[in-house]
Amino acid sequence: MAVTLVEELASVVGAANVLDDPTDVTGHVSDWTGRFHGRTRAVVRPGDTAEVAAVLGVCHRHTVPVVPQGGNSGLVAGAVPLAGEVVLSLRRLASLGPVDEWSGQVTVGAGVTLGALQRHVDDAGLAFGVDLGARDTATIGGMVATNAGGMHVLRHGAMRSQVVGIEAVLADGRIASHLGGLVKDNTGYDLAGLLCGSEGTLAVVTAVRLRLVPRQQHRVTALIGLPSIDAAMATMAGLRGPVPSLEAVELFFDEGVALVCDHLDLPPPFDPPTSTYLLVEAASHLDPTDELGRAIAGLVGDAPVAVAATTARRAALWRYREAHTEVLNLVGPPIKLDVTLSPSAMPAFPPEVRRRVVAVAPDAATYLFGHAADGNLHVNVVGAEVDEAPLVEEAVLGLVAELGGSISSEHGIGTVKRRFLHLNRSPVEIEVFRALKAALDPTGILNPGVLLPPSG
Ligand code: 2HG
Ligand code: ZN
Repeated sequence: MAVTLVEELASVVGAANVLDDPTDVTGHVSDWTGRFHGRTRAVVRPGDTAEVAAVLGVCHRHTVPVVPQGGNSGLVAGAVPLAGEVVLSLRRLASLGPVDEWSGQVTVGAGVTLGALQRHVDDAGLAFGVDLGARDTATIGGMVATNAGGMHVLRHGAMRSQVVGIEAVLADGRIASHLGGLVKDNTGYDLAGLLCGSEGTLAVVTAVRLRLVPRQQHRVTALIGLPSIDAAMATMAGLRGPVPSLEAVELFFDEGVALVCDHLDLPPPFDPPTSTYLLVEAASHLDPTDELGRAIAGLVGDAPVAVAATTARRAALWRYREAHTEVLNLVGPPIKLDVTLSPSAMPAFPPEVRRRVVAVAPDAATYLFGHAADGNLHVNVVGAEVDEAPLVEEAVLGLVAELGGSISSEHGIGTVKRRFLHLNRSPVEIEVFRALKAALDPTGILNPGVLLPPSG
């Protein structure tokens, strides 16, 4: 009797680690927002790199498409099996290597959550340079695959800047490993850099060597109420030089704050409310409160400011910003478009994007928030009809391209934005992308619906 694919996969990872019952795969076939729903023949959960290699060997032999998946917290449908692909869940690759205090590095498995990594390195007096709201769900492998950013990019860079070594399995099951972590290592192509942001289309990341940063003893957070986005961007720019300990500058607006306060039953941060908010954080081995306070006072005059230095009070200020995503999902699911603009293009963007969204989706509301220092705005559109979604995407991303911005700042291209890649990438660049894909994944089994535009 012929062996089925599920049986063959079970012979590699054990029957308990191949899920094919519809109730067992639910959490793996839809995205976090609930906007994208797929289906799968099986979710396979290898326990180590050798098993990942064997699973891919099987899928390659049978030309079975595979969607690699970490915490499934992505926002561009890059890890959802929309066309019935096998889901390769990396969550069991959760090993945390010892922290190497001499190099300030650690090697971890792709399935480790950001939160687990943060707790692990904290015990050794170090920290990880990337932080984001989905820390207890997002996995390091997924964050590498999407080159995730978060709120500390202005100080430490995005994921690509943290990765000093990588281990990955190629589409045919061969393992490419370079985990030595040598800081100076000019021995050819930067495969780790290439795989950061490749969204599971070139190889499956199984482990990474990460650089760590000093854990700062003192941390202070301030929420500033401002009259306009121009004032917010000027304040951001004014803080960068005089406050070298600056770690985050987050931007959001009154309508988002009102929604958060409404749903979470929080008091408004200021009375009367302001139109624009900047949440800034500084962290240093010396208490940065005075340095930050002086710089803010010199820039914003008598604008309302709330300062917090204790963990609880800082968390209360962060809640106004971090809760945007969960609260918008209660109203949504939103159309999520994560974009970058040059700082000078930021002030013109909010009124124009609202105008263009309403022109194609009259009942929709547009919420904006993001990371001011990176020019990174999260455009969330709620209330659009299903058939208006493609028009909203075209309107928003078209405007971003007109303004010289990027259609993906930190979430990736996924399936949502692949038809827009040409807005940022020339035909020659896309040819190079296709050549890389063909070289590393000749049968096209790795995340086939993601990143590259549909050909033809
Ligand atoms: C954030 O900065 C995340 O909070 C999520 O990147 C953004 O929900 C979003 O659109
Ligand atoms: Zn973000």
